[in-house]
Amino acid sequence: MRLRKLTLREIHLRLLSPFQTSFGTSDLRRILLVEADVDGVAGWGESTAGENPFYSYETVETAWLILRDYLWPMLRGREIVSASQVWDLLAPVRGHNMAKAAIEIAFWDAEAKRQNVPLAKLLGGTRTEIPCGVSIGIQPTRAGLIAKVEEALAAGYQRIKIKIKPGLDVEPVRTLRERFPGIRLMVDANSAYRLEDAPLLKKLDAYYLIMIEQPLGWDDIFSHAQLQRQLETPICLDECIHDVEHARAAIETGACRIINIKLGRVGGHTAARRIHDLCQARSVPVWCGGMLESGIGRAHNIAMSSLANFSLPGDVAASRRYWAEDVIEPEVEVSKQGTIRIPSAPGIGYTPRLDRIESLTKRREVLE
Ligand code: OSB
Ligand code: MG
Repeated sequence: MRLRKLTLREIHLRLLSPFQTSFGTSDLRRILLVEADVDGVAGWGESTAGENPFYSYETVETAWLILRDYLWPMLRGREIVSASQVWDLLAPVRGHNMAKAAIEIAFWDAEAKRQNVPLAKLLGGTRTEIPCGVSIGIQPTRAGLIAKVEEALAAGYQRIKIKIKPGLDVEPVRTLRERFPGIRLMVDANSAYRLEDAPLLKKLDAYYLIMIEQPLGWDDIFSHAQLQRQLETPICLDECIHDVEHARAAIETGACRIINIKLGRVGGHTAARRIHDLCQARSVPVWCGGMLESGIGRAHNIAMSSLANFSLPGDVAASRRYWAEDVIEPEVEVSKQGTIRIPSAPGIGYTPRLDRIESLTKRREVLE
């Protein structure tokens, strides 16, 4: 198969409510969508690069530039037997995984459509439905936090994750544990702490969290290994894991006991699957992280989550938690049991709504 044309679009989508983390607040999402024309079949991808370089160094602007000036010329017109080759073809570009993922996952969608199979099946997924959790942003009040958790539990979600930051950590966790003693609860610090904060983080051990996600530096596996030795609560790494060798280093050094896999952060389905397979072989469970994606990125997350070792609930929630209206049809729905069914239609299994995508497009570039 050959890449004939590549359309980059930046759409703007407003979140139903602003999402606050330790590194900032997201409200109006700028989302880079990729439409790859592979011998006449349209494959869709989404870059999870943010508006700002605060979660990772990539942004919509850097991803656009790398896609247009480097990745497109590398792949244009090239004979490609399988989407599983694309990641290695892009190796000359160092880093920029979110830019790479956008085009790599579009190839996977196109290949699945050409073979008339669901993407989950092409990836080797075995699950027919996936367990879902929610990620709740930092809330200004206790009452607001409790209301958000109640709403998510009523909708059926299987685990609750709350964002924490210095000053809003032990207290909100204690509040939730008193109110909801039996729920599966975890926290995500997005690198807001330092190793010297170990005594404070140790206080969280009292609340039997299923994990604490990325407490320390975004690129600092070593300090996490030192911290994990002092904590009973398992550490889960997100920001630190950019490829399979980081995953290996984190597991070997004891820096974490769980890994969050995000397609954008690791560079697409092939890289994600390698990390998944390594973790499976080492008995380290994984789950699918979220980046406030539109339906296109969400559909890819669902397909990836069908792999066997995605055994913990992911941050893969229903479209309606994020958007008044999504860009795919049907929208992503979560059952009362807190699961999403893997779609059976070919490719990502949800149809991009072209009219809606066009009307949300603020910038477009067609490469051919
Ligand atoms: O760290 O998991 C994170 C959103 C933006 C950037 C980083 C993260 C998140 C989330 C949201 O937690 C997950 C979701 O998409 O619901
Ligand atoms: Mg995280």
